[in-house]
Amino acid sequence: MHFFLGNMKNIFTTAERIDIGMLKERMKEAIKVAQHVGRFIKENREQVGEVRMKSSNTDLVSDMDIHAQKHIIDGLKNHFPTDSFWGEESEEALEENAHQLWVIDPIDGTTNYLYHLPFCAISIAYYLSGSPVIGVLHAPFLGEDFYAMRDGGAFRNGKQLFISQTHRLSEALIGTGFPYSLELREKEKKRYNHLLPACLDFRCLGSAALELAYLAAGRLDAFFEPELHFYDVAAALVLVEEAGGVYSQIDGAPWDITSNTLIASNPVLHPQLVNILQKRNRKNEE
Ligand code: 2AM
Ligand code: CA
Repeated sequence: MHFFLGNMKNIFTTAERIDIGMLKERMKEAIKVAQHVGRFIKENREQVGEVRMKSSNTDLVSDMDIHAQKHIIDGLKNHFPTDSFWGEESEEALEENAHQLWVIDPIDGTTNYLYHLPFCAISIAYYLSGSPVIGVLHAPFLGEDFYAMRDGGAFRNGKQLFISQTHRLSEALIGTGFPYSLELREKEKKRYNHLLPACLDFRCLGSAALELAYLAAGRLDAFFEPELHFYDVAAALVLVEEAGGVYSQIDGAPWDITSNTLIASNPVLHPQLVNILQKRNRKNEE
């Protein structure tokens, strides 16, 4: 998998006039195609095909991921032929300066899917001039559709979502995930050591996209992960924002398409999380 990062950072700043009608149309089609492909991957879980390792022997991909991605892209291309498309399993480079770009993670939580655990989701994001403006997640084994459009609110199966109002870290249930890289697991373990005694508890559901959707729905109070990519979370971040949440990289710096760490929560918990997760980097701290 390759993606070209070239000028993507620069085009992230543009907030042009948004045509609500064209966004609504795209969100509707994205929900439709996600449900359609969701039914397919649910009904055909016994025929996942070959399972291969990607970046490491803990990072798995199946023929089903590739098949699902093709279905999603073909389905959307039919309706929006002039838009650009990129998926987690794409071999092509991410199109530089694409103005209207779909970003697809065909199965977020592939390991769960292969282990018959229900926490996985089809994730479809739509970027306008480098900024994610539509997020659609379909969780086929949970019967849940999450969707949001910039300035239009976030929803689950028709019901509006709001982020939790938990303001104390000691009362916060925090979703997280561990790096696939064994070396990085070793390096990052201090972050978990610092945070676990300070919060209510951790939940590690195996799909960053779904955990962020749960955050938007108030089912978790915060989320952080030290190693993930924009395509894992792009769609879900629209949900988080529209539900009243904020997000950044682990060190508090603004998140963008090149980031590979994430903290998300309500605005009161966020600085507390940045502070405690940064302890790992302070001198003389164990
Ligand atoms: P995936 O299922 O598409 O691989 C699990 O920790 C969550 O983080 C999943 O959503 C997983 O997506 C995502 N993730 C992406 N890159 C990762 C990495 N390098 N290490 C661990 N998780 C990663
Ligand atoms: Ca993913």
